[in-house]
Amino acid sequence: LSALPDDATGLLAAYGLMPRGALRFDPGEEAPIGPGGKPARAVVLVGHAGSSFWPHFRQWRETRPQLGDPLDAWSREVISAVACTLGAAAVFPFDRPYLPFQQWAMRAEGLKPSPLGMLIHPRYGLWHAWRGALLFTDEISIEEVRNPIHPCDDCVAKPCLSTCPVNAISGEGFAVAACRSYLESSVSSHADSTARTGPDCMGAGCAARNSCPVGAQYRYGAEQIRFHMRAFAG
Ligand code: B12
Ligand code: SF4
Ligand code: SF4
Repeated sequence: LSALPDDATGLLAAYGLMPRGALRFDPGEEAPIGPGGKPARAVVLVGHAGSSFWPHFRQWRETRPQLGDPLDAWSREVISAVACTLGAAAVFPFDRPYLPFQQWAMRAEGLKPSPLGMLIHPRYGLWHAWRGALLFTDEISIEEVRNPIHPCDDCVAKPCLSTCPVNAISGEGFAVAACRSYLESSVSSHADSTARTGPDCMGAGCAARNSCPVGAQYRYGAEQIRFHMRAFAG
């Protein structure tokens, strides 16, 4: 048995990150390449809940030149360092070809999708994401996944389905183009705030996501919300 996940927890906590479940690849399953160039046997997902990583990232960013996506650069730097200490290989959700982070998360933590497309967590709601993952070729200790509550099953009002001003969220996939054009028009009308009708998604975050009552105490801070919305709007 290797040293994980206890060691990983402390190392990641130094950056406001945490292990977000783990899984063993099934025999015959196409596994990504792990340390030493061999197919990985297990993966530990790395992520955050709420704004836990934001102060660490914010401080790091002040000392670095702004090249490319700074959050991706930070994630690569800090998770690669942790991987190196643990003898793991680091992989990232933003690297192509995209690795199936959401499928891994469904297996590792038993999460299910919300009508927004994002996976919802019973405690953190929609306010969590993954910044990377650690691949291992050794045997690691993995806790059995208990079937968590899926909050959307008990949500009668489903406000996330009725708050988007352009109905980009209908429960049948996310209408990216409609959302993006709303965000663009709200940016261009920003100088004249009287011209804007509907929610200020660019400034205050996705109205549909904000309307979800689950994990409201983990909602990102204003600065972090604007950062993610700008990154998404391009
Ligand atoms: C491409 C991509 C997008 C694209 C298209 C999504 C799509 N149609 O597939 C766009 C640009 C639209 C997008 C948008 C957003 N995304 Co995105 N995206 C990805 C990315 C990089 C790759 C998805 C993929 O193709 N995976 C490869 C396949 C093989 O993996 P998979 O697990 O089988 O794929 C699942 C997803 O594709 C999912 N899916 C299908 N349609 C949609 C639509 C949306 C909006 C989402 C979130 C997922 C989703 O269903 C698949 C089966 O489970 C993933 C990271 C990753 N590597 O998975 C993040 C990811 C899915 N995105 C994420 C997020 C947070 C967002 C945004 C909220 C960004 C933001 N502003 O903060 C927005 C949503 C905007 C909004 N209004 O809320 C998170 C989701 C976290 C969660 N709790 O589930 C991920 C996991 C990244 C991360 N770092 O954690 N995204
Ligand atoms: S508002 Fe209700 S249905 Fe929508 S994501 Fe939140 S819990 Fe799920
Ligand atoms: S960001 Fe605004 S326009 Fe886009 S899906 Fe969310 S509520 Fe709709």
